[in-house]
Amino acid sequence: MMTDIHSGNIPAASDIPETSRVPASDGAKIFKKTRDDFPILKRKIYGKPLIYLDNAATSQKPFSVIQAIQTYYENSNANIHRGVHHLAEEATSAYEAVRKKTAAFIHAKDHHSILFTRNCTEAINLAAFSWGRKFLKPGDEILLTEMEHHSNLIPWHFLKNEKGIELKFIPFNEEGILNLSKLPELLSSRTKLVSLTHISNSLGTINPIKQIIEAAHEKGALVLIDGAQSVPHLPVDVQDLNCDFLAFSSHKMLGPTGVGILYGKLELLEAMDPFMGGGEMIREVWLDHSTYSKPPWKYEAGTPNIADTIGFGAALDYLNQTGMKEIQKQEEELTRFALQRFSAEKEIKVYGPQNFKIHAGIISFNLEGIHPHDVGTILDQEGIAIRAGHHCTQPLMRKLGVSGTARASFYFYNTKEEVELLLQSIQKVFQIFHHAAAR
Ligand code: C6P
Repeated sequence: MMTDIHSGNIPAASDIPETSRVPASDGAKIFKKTRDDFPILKRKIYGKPLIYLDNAATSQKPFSVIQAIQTYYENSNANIHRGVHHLAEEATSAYEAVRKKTAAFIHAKDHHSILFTRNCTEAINLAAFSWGRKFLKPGDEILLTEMEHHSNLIPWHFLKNEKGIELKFIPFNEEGILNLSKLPELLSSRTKLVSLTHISNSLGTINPIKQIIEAAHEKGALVLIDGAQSVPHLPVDVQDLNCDFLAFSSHKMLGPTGVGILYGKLELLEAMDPFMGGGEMIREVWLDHSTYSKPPWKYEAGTPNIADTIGFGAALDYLNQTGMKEIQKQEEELTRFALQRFSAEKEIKVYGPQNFKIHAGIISFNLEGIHPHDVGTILDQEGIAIRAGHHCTQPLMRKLGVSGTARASFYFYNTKEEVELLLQSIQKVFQIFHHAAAR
């Protein structure tokens, strides 16, 4: 049975002696410059410096992104693709420049392959709706994994109900690693699409997607990669991977909320039907029928999120200047350190692979007998932001046999000192609960 903080008799965090704060090391100094770029990292929460470890939910934003949005509204605000006036042209070229920047960021051959949506969820729904509704027939199969986020499950549930397709799942083992020995029996000529996450948001597992893409293509199936947790953290090259679709979100990679990206191979985007109808996506319209524009505009009905897309462009600039390889290296080192430190604590159960080479900067854990929400609440009192719950992966949690986990997720601006402080504060959680149990 887990103890619930809301059931009473539990001392406040202030009743427990203060843990000493760890002095900043050289590593932290090197990253001070980076941290200075993020105004929110200077905040105090309950009088303590914010330690933001909820980057898998959304990342923080540098000045340059915040400024790009403000500058756009102050100088260039206009609707795009329709006006003939100066501002409309300026806004259109700024918006379309981000499409080119996005294509370059993921090494897409053609910027017409980049569709802007509201978020990663909408990007996956777009692929399911526009490709799946047109091309799937009863009896066709889609192969997913047991570790998918709800965003990469529910759109396929819709198609299962509507089109009579079947869903199959690659299982994962006790370490949270996909069991690829099952692939030969799961993949067949009936498999039309394999849709899977590159990095699990609940386990941190980095999946061997290149190998899976090759196996799927051998059977004639397409592959959609959910890159929500990978594109922000490591270099992704769609041509090298040869994936057919890639979905991700701006807000997890320094950009604003309200912008998602679907990359698709151009021949697929040309063959698929539109997702939504309305202004901007048409060629000609009569009262009773219409013809459509070319991709990407065919998929971008109505006025898009212009300002935030331009903000996303500034985020891409920031990531390019920092270097995705550098970001990957920094996070790998932080994860190696965190996994080592966490595994030394016997009362902490850490989920996901032990090997930091296949474990991204997402540490999902439970403290024996303590509800993850209580862990999150007490850490919050220490100024530490983590996420607690099922992380939109209920089937995965069911398989782990838990209702949820506590989850600390890193970005390149996090430091080893912050990981140490997290561990010290976890000790405080134990003290609070052991104190309560003893009373
Ligand atoms: N995961 C998390 O805290 P949106 O919300 O559309 O930007 O991203 C959806 C999504 C899709 N796939 C994966 C693997 C994800 O992790 C997410 C978002 C957040 O883990 C919010 S639930």
